[in-house]
Amino acid sequence: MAKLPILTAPDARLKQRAKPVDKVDDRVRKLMDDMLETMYAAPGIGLAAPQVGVLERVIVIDVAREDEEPQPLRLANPEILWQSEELATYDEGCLSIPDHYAEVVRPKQVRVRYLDQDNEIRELETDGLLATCIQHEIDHLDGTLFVDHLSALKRNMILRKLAKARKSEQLPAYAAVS
Ligand code: GNR
Ligand code: NI
Repeated sequence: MAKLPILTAPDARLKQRAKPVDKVDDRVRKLMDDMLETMYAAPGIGLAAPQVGVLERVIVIDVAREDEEPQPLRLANPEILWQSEELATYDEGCLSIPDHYAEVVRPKQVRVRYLDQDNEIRELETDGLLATCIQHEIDHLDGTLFVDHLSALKRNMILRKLAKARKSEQLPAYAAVS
């Protein structure tokens, strides 16, 4: 397994639409495993392939708490088959928008079809944090970030702060004061 570098906004690759995989073969399985290692190390509860610069429709998720057994999920070509009318609000974060959080409203429950790590078609109906996380990750496959669900005012505030934080990280410590 290998830990991969995570891209952060405003990287153009985070705005692209990712391509479906033909099948889940050894190459895609290795990508899934490398993504899980990267996600656990971050740490995060989900990761989409475009966040590591791979424009393919592959996501990994584990929403188990630290005191629970790990529950890694590997999904290729995930599609939302159904979403509830009822909505839920979560305070979301994103490894590609480090240190910023905002409340995002999404359907509370979803039914998803995907290919698992053995290239088998599977369906999953879920709610709560897992439903939110799956939607957040599928958004990444379509070039959408959680800030795209916010008002332009809130979105630009976060993106400007991110650019500013990045800029000050690039300066030598003595220059970051003023
Ligand atoms: O680690 C993550 N936490 C999180 C919290 C609330 C809603 C979504 C997420 S996903 C995020 C990891 C990430 O950026 N995945 O793309
Ligand atoms: Ni994210």
